[in-house]
Amino acid sequence: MSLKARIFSSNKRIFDCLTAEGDIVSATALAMLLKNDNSLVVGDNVNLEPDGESQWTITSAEERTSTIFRNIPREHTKKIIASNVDAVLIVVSAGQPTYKRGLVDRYLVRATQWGLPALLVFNKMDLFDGEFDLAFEAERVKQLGVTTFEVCAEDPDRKAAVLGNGFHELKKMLKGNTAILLGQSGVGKSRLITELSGGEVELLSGDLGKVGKGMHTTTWAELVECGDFTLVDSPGVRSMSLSDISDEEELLNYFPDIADGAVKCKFRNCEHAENSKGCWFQTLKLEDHSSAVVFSRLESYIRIRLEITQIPTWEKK
Ligand SMILES: Nc1nc2c(ncn2[C@@H]2O[C@H](COP(=O)(O)OP(=O)(O)O)[C@@H](O)[C@H]2O)c(=O)[nH]1
Ligand SMILES: [Mg+2]
Ligand SMILES: [Zn+2]
Repeated sequence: MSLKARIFSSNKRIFDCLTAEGDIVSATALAMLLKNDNSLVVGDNVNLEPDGESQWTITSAEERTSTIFRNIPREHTKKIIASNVDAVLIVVSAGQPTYKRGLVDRYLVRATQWGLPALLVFNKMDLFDGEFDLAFEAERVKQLGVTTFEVCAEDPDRKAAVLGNGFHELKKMLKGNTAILLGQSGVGKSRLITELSGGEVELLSGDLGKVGKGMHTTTWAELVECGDFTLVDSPGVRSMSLSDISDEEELLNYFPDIADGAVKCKFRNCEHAENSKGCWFQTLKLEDHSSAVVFSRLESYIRIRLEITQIPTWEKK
């Protein structure tokens, strides 16, 4: 009798799988499924066959709907670390660590590269002191189809006064999906996962301090079952380096809004910079609300472009 299951964690070629019936099964895999550049990863839907008494072997994997990679700048490679993810959940903090717009735009690049829609969660709203314009920060990503949420992981019932969407709306949106969390350390991802799972999964939160034996720490990607949705936590994908992007043309694919403006610019090879005379972007009036959105995105685009064009071609793969 064969079983259908999904890999939720892996360690040294042992794969922990969740069967369609909700059972947890540990399995090894056929060698042909463990090729270096295309091995099994968490999120894969697999077929298991019994092997002896209580042993299971993964004999095949279903085609993936999406793949999540991590960039390894030092090795000039990308490595697939998870699959069959439906959305990217970007988590930022409205308290400490301070909100960084540029980081959100980098994560949005990743979501676009992975071909996934993104959600943006402003956590720690209980600590928000008006340091940035929440409505504007939400608006600048909404034009890209990103839904925004205003939550406090420590108080799920807290009202979403500005954005309307709070913790419960987030839960509803995640229903039936697998989402990968992105966000810098300390923004409350672990706390949020615990809360979203209804307290079923206790992840090691920053303030718990010491890492005890058998305690949960995230070093690899793994799936966290939260009832009617699944979350992926992986520190590996949070690197800010976008050194895998080969050139300006490729980068424009990940900034569709800037690409729209760039085609309106009549100059070839225009840098669309502040000192680019006659550039279409420079004809925008800063005081217009929509122009402010474009400028803030252009700023991120130019910064990333500078970074990737400074890397010698021979260093790229
Ligand atoms: N005040 C406040 N603190 C929070 C909130 N969410 C998380 N924290 C705290 O922020 C710290 C970092 O949280 P953690 O979940 O470990 O962040 P991670 O590094 O992103 O996983 C911990 O001390 C949490 O208790 C929140 O909404 N409000
Ligand atoms: Mg954490
Ligand atoms: Zn221009």
